[in-house]
Amino acid sequence: MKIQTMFFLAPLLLIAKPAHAQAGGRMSAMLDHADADHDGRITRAEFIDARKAMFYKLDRNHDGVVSRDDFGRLRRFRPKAADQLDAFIKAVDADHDGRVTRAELDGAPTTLFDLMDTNHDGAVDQAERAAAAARRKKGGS
Ligand SMILES: [Ca+2]
Ligand SMILES: [Ca+2]
Ligand SMILES: [Ca+2]
Repeated sequence: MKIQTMFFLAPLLLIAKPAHAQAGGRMSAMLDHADADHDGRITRAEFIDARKAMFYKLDRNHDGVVSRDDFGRLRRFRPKAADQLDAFIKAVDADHDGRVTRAELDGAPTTLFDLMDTNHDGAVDQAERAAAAARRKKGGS
């Protein structure tokens, strides 16, 4: 069940910063996953690729958009995860039709990435990740 939760909450992390420190572990796992070439740095391109890969996983009914239709059962069994997904759709759904298209996801802000890339070199390295984790521990953002 733990992996399930990470899977469902990760999309939100790809567009926004985690709301609380508890999300830190999931964020770390998600970032490890995003580092496709395993060089310890997550480039913006790697971050966006991870987000694209997530789209196909979230589109469970394969109709080309991510919407509430993809999570009918989830709402019944894991209402909290469903709420997170609602927040995700709301944040990315630029034209407010309740459906997230690939283009909308591609155009979504990389808030979390931008927050962590403190030296603005287009990649998040281990030191920046550690600094972000330390900031979260202190209760800041
Ligand atoms: Ca990398
Ligand atoms: Ca869908
Ligand atoms: Ca839309």
